[in-house]
Amino acid sequence: MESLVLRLHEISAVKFGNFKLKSGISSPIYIDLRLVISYPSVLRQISQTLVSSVSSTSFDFVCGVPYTALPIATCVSVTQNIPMVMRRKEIKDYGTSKAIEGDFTPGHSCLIVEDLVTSGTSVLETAAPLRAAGLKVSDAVVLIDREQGGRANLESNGIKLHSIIKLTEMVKILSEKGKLDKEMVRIVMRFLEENQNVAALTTQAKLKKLSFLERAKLSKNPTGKRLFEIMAEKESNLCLAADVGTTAELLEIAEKVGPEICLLKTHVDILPDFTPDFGSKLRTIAEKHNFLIFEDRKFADIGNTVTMQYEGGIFRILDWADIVNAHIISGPGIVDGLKLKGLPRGRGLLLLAEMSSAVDPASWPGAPINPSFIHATPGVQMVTGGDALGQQYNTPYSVVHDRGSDIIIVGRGIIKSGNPAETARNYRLQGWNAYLAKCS
Ligand code: 5BU
Repeated sequence: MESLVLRLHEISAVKFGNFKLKSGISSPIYIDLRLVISYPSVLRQISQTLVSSVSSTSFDFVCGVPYTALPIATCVSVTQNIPMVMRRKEIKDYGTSKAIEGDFTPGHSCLIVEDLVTSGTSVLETAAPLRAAGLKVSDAVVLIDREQGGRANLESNGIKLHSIIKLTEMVKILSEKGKLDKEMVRIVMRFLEENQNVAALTTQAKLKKLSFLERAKLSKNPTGKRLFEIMAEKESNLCLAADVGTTAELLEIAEKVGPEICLLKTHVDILPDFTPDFGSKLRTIAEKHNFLIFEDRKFADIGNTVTMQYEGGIFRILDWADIVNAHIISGPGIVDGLKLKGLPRGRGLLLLAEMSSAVDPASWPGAPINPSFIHATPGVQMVTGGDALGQQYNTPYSVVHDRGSDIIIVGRGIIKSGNPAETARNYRLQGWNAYLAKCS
């Protein structure tokens, strides 16, 4: 370890002085492991050290966090004969549009390789698409731990961090070997102590407090962006689950409740009098009152089948629904299939994390780590409880404020009330106040 630390210092991968970090704060220590690729012996030493720290567990794949850790992961893959997968930072709009490249089978385990962990956010950003693609992620190995909350942050997301060396230990080694004077050691140690956990806290707090308008700016999906803008404009994070008996009733309630909602959710297959002009009639009302349409279709088949179910059949959902949703049980193909048809039309897709009728509170997904993702939650009423068939209800405040959801989806709470427009207004205010409380 000592020899590696000295080599890193020698090649200026660890520098001391006064540096401005990405976060804006000044730091007396700066680490840049990007340049190790120009020193094959250092790269080899790093990959060997990383592997030896996780030798007791076996993994089916390795994946480096882009970009600095990509060559390190490649080195681990080649020397240990472990297949590699790669996460794309930018997803292509053409070709296969995959977030994870490589040949893998869902259900296999994947070790994340990273050069430096501060708050753990970049490891989580790589873990999320790996998990969405069906790979199991339970471990990450990192060369340097800056000890700024990364370990705890990852642990709360089910990832065990194996770090080779802590930054404070590196400073001690360099000081013992006479590479740093006493004053610099004092400054660096004090800086590290004062900044412990700061990064993790600020990242999470910042994400939690971003307004819908700020998130609209971060969103690349046109529907996601539009939805955030509508929410900000109408001061509404309310979605109506319009589960009524006929098309006429649905259009009527959309007209009545339209001013209060950002989103209207349909189950088009429950309408006995559906006609092909349903979509355009609903879209006219949606445009008038400025809300989006979400068909709660819950696709659950292979990619090729869902493309046909989405575009064709009697309902032609792609033509009129801004957003659809899908179960993740069928693996990444379902997202690829829906994206193939939906993305060129700027449509949005929600993935089902769990169902409100089968919720294990301990597994509640919490706020999404990517601020351009939208988290919507059904099973909302003014009072907690349930229905006779297993539905479980939570209040707008607990769903938005306590559990970090963006949108509340309310059905019978509004539809079965004497005055749906007025009740919807109350739900809108409750949902919006909970959002304001969360951001403040
Ligand atoms: P309710 O009347 O507020 O219980 O209606 C809830 C709506 O949300 C209804 O259309 C369900 O099909 C839908 N829903 C749900 O309740 N739970 C879920 O996990 C999902 C959708 Br996904």
